[in-house]
Amino acid sequence: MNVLITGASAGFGKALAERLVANGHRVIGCARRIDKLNALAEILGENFLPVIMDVSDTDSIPQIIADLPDDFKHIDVLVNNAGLALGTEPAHKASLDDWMRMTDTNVKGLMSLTHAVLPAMVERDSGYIINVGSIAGSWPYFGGNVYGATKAFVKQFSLNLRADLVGTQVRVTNIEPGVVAGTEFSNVRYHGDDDKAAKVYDGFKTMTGEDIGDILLWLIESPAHINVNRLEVMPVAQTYNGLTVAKK
Ligand code: NDP
Ligand code: 8X3
Repeated sequence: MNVLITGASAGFGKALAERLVANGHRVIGCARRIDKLNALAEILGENFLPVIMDVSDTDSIPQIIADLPDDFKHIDVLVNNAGLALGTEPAHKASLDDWMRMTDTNVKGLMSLTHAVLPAMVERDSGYIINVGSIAGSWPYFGGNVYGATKAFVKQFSLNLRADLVGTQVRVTNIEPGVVAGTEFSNVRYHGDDDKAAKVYDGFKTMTGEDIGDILLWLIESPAHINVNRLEVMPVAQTYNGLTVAKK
């Protein structure tokens, strides 16, 4: 299969690219840091095509897709994985710039890729869109404000896509992971403060990017007549937030 992954330079996207190529699939690996993608291509070989892409530059997306080389033009699976959280401040202290960047990437970027790739899937009556949501799209938590809201969009957009695709063989899944360590997610969220980022994972066993790579691979290789609508997954150490009460 040909699989286009946004955010293939690190974390889940990189872990998935490694697994897909090992299993004989071809990967179009997209991200902004072309040096990271090129380094991965050195290891993975000709079945990994590095493509520079900023998903938040939405006007650029259709041309990038149109310019893919012939061997990679036919996209069987789109994994909308590129995304980020910025900040953990409560809404009244948060940066508006951070809010806009999360929305541009997690929402507008994901919409633009989907819009560019979906018509050909419907035309062929075959294809699969996997959106990387988050538990933050369902469970509110302190400081989750716009990040959680973008992932709630991703969840509902995924469900609505599948509703529109009734009668076609095109599949859609929203995967909703909880805490995953070992990716760049928290370093980005804390604006490069690695000590703060590392503390998030102190004292419990988290999931890893490799765990999520394994789950994504399983979804992609699952039988074509099965549609996993939503897949929420947490480390055993994590569970739902209790409702907060502010005592005097
Ligand atoms: P990482 O920060 O390790 O990886 C994020 C990837 O997205 C990188 O490859 C980065 O590449 C890419 N990216 C970010 N912004 C853009 C952009 N504007 N255009 C193109 N690519 C971009 O994070 P994770 O692997 O942990 O997270 C991947 C996804 O999973 C995200 O959507 C995140 O919200 C979600 N998630 C993460 C969880 C976690 O705990 N880690 C849990 C639940 C969901 P580059 O910088 O080179 O562009
Ligand atoms: C990332 C998981 O719990 O930090 O989406 O929101 S969490």
